[in-house]
Amino acid sequence: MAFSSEFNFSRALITGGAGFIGSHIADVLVRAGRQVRVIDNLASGSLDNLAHLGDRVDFIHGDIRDADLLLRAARGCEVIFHEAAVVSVTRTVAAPVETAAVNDMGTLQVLDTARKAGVRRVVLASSSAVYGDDPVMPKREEMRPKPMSPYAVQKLTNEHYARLYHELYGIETVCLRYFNVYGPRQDPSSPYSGVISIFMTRAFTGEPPVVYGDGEQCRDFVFVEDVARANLLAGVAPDISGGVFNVGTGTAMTVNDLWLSIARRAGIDAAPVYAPSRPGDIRESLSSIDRAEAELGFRPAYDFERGIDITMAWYRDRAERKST
Ligand code: UD2
Repeated sequence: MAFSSEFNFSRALITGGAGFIGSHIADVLVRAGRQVRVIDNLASGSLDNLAHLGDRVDFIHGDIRDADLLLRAARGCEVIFHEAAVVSVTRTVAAPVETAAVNDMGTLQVLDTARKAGVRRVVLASSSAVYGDDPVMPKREEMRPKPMSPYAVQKLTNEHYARLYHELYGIETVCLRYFNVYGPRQDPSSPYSGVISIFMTRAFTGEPPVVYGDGEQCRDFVFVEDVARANLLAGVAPDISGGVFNVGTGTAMTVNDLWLSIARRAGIDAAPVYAPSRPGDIRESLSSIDRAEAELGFRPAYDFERGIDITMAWYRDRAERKST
């Protein structure tokens, strides 16, 4: 189904909008003059992430599986940005059924609510995890997915439901496969938090970081504000319904180089401690963003240096606030 190139929206709902990525989407939408509503159960998100937006965000405390609440939240919105999920791969391995209740049934609830509330478009957060450990680089959307964790299966299932909701019910759905997202507000507190958030915290406490494996594995690190902007583009781009897009930078860096770069900026000289590779750790991850560029007009605005400087300033501030 094609839709007009004039498509735009004035009010959006962000599920998981108090989380790391969702709150940056809220920032970008508010800056772009859109009305923003957020639904979040605060299981991993925090109101601190939205505090600076004050009453420019209409916040609803609740779970996406609460059908009545979600329907009320979605009414009057033209687009839903669906970020609410259990985002830890490890947790999905430990609790596949419990996490599927959120990541699969929760997403189905969001799509079905969109149908009932007359929401025009749903932009869903998917993941590079769907590619698994296929050594072919860069990852292109047409490659055969090879999910290797319940998390990856859940995200791939989301993509299938999204396509079906487009085909069966005419809802405009768009899935964004995020690569390794980093930036301010990423919570470093679990061992499975993003490596950049952990390394930043180590840099300010002076503790050496742990590098799993030889550190020569590489990742495509994408700055969270670029991810948020990709969402806005996916919210308005014409003729992309039912589509799947990588959101990365098209460049990759090793974990060793990442630590060197962070340590140099922090002015410390701490060698990492090496530990055995994590089970299931993939060697390389690199996106092709050709499709996102061609169809969404997406190009990352932040190169690694600029993104890491902004992120570092945020963690430095956080470390100083903690120590006073
Ligand atoms: C990312 C996503 C995950 C999933 C997966 C798909 C994040 C936070 N996680 O997992 O949700 O989509 O990609 O493949 O974006 N490392 C260290 N020391 C540390 C922490 C990590 O050496 O203290 C290494 C880790 O072993 C890995 C790399 O750094 O090789 C990146 O780790 P990560 O946990 O940030 O992200 P990843 O790629 O495992």
